[in-house]
Amino acid sequence: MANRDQTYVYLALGSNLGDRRENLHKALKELSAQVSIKKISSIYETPPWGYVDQPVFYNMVICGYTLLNPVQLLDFVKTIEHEMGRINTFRNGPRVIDIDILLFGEQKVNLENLEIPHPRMLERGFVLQPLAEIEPNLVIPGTKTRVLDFLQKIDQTGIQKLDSEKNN
Ligand code: PH2
Ligand code: MG
Ligand code: MG
Repeated sequence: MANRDQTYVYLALGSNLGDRRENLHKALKELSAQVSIKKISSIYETPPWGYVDQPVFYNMVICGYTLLNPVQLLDFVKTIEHEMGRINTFRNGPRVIDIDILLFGEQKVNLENLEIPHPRMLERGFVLQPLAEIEPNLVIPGTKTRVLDFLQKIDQTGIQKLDSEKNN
């Protein structure tokens, strides 16, 4: 049970450069310094969304508790991305690691560089499928709709849950 200073957060992770599985595992390890991770989805292989001419992604979602506030959490995940060698190329372009804040408790955040709930999460199969695996009945803050119901409304073509034993 979280104490009252902790907030549950949902984070989406993605990688489509280098050893994608290894990158996701490394990011989880780094995240655990500030996020007490409670739930981890499977890894999903997902077709690139937005800019299609790039390698397929590996995506996953986690839930955990943190003492950080949303801006501190954003700084923290950006530092991990940077330290893992992420280079900012172009919007929706390839990346070694991407860590996005989906939800921060029930809070709404509307800053220039940080919007929570993540503004595009409800349109994206590569977010909703892993999120539905760990939290199908979660009602998205600001809506009256469950994750599973959002998932059923969108295109999930090409998204494949990977066997956790496999090494690619
Ligand atoms: N991230 C993007 C753009 N497109 N496509 C997939 N399949 N997975 C991602 O994580 C992803 C994407 C921007 O962050
Ligand atoms: Mg992203
Ligand atoms: Mg991002």
